This record gives sequence, C-alpha cells and structure tokens, in this order.
Amino acid sequence: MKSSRGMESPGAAPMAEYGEGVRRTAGVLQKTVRTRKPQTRGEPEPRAREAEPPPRRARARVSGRNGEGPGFDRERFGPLHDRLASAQSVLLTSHLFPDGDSIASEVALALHLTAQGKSVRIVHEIAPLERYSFLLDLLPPDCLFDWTGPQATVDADLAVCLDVSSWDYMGRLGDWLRASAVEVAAIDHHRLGSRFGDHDVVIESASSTGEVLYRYFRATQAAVSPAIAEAIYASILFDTGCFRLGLAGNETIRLSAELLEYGIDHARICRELFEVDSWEKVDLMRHALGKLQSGCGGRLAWLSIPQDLFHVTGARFADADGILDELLSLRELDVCAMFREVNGHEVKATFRSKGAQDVGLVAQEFGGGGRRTASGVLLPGTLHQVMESVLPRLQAFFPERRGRGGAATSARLLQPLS
Ligand SMILES: [Mn+2]
Repeated sequence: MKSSRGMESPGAAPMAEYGEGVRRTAGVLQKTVRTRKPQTRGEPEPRAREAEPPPRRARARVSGRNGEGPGFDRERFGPLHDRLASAQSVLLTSHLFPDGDSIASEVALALHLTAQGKSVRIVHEIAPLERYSFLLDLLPPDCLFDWTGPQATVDADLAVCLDVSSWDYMGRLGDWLRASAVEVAAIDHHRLGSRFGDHDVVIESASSTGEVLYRYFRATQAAVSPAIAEAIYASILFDTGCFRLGLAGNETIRLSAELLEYGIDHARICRELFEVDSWEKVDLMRHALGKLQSGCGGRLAWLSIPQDLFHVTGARFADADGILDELLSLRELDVCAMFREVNGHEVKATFRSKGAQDVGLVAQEFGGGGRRTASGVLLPGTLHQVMESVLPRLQAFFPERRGRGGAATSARLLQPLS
C-alpha cells in the first residue's frame, strides 16, 4: 500500500483539519504577516518576562569554562551553533499541521534569536490552531509570523525546521526550501530517516523538540529568559501529555524542574494546553467510543471515524486527537489505533502504544512516521480497506493470543450508545 506522511505527537493536529476549503480557516489563527497581537484574553500580563533575573541555579549554570555549558558536545551542537551565529535572517518552520511542540519550540528559538538582534520569521502555509495563540503571544513585537507559505521566505539566509525531519511532511514550503538556495537545519526528536539539513541536531531520547532546544541552550550557555523557559516547558508538557506519555524520562523531568525555577505557572500552562476542548469534541468522542473495538485479550483497541461524523457533530478533525490518549488509561491495553476518514479515498491512521510495542515502526512500514509510542500515517483507500491492511500488523504484536481460538481476530464490539 502506497502511503504518505505522518509525523505524530500526542495531540498532533492531522491533515484534514486543514484539508478542506471550508474548514481551512475555522478555528485557526487567521493572521498573515503581522507582529505580535495585543493580549486578547482580558488578563493582565502574567509576568514580567524579560525583566526578571534568571533563577540562581540558572545563573550558576551559565558560568561554564571555555564557552561550553553542561552537556556540550561539539560534534552534536557545534555546526548549528556556528551557523546560527552567522545567520542574519532566519526562517523557522515545522510540519504541515503544527502542534504544541512545533509552535512552542519555534517560539523558544525565535525568542533566542531575536534577543541576538537577528531577524526572525515563523512561517507556515496553514495557520496554527487558535489554541496555540498563548505561545505566539510570548513573541517579541519585532518577530513576524506568516501563514502564507513559501512566498514569505525570500529574505532568509537560514531555515530551521523544528519537530520535522521529513520533506514529505512539509507541504509546499518543503518543496520551496528544497528548490531554494537557503541553507537548512533540523532540530528534532523524531527518528530520522536520512540526513535532513546541513546542521541537524536530532536527539531521539528527548521528549520533545523543545527539550532538544533546551539541551542546546544549556550546552551553548545561551541566556534563557522566563518566556523561553515557558515555551520549552509547554512543549515538554504537550508532547508528554503532562509527563504521562512518550519519553518522559529522568532527564526530561530533571530539566522540567529546572525550567520551573523561572517562575512558570504549571497549572496555567496545563489549562492552556489541555483544557481547551469543545462540546462538539465531546459529542464526537461519545459517538466514536460507541464504535470502539478490542481484540488480543483487550491489549489492542481500535476505532474508526467516518467523515460524516465530523459533519454530524460539528467537531473538527483534530478534535479526535485525544481519544487514543484517553484509551491508554485502560489497564489491559497496550496498543490502540484510530482510523479517520479524511475523504472518500484517504484515511489517517493514528497509533499509540504504552511503550512495549513500537508503533513508530508500524507507521514507518506503511510510509508514515512518529515514535515508539505515538505515530501516524495517511493511507489511500477506504476505511474498510485501510483497517483490513493495518490491523493484522497491530495484532501481530500479540502472537500468544493468536494461537488461542483466534482471539486476535474476534473483536469485541462494545455496546453502542442508543
Ligand atoms: Mn514533537
């Protein structure tokens, strides 16, 4: 089965969210080439971002020898550090449907670069969801963001691609970058198929691209402002679902504790990231869970969402994102999958694993991408065809169940809602 793209993070906004003309602008930021917008939530500035001194521990950290901070690895960080130092105008971008990690890491790097007097522009060909505006509000007034795509890129001498290491998942902007003379660097935590840019920094053990950036900042003794710390902390919370999912290991938690010393309001960021659902989403979940099926002794579960359901409930494509993360709360469950009909001939398959099974490999086998615990792929075909093709691969994770009366294939259909 031929397939296409699929970076995936918990909460990632997938393709069809933006894929139809009607929905393209619904619920997403609709600004083009503008400076920072005024505060719109009617709240006072939550903190003095630049005025505060860094916390004591952060100050102590900055006094390394030979210009090298903790964890400095010249081979890993040196080329990017040198190239960023000489860049004047930097374009920042991410994958096609930017998620919390995409936007937060772009914002953190933009803050870092503008503080050095560099011209920075964040570019996406489709606007990010409105829910990420609290991150964009951290940007300084002179940082431009632009949702018009490739035409915005002409004056950059370096492009940094964050949270994406696949040209396939960069849309028209990726095509433009590849054809242009602009140098490219990747900062990422996804499994890298092949070398991407000339100055890549990829750390697969990091929870998020924001964490990769923070390790880079520490290693290069970069000044970390409270706003940078907040953006990085948000990226870690987003990609780990508040330290529950993915790679939330010792180092991630240690670094997060360090970030909290910048005066971050953990509860507020959790609210901004995770308490943003609509009643339409709840309605979608209610219907979608009515079609939940399980197999392999309850270790595998899957559900499918026909396109109609989005129309009926008024929910957006991305509203289905959190459903699999909810299923992970099931004790017996190890792997779950969701199949969303994008249109009559394409289906987005999304996978989650608690970690023992590598769903990143499954997505990769079908041409998609992601990590061990979260992955996805856009596949051609009808819902039925795609599920018939993909489910046996997931069932193969649990061979011991297959020999026992075909438990792997006798799916249990939970009682639908009346
Ligand atoms: Mn990420």
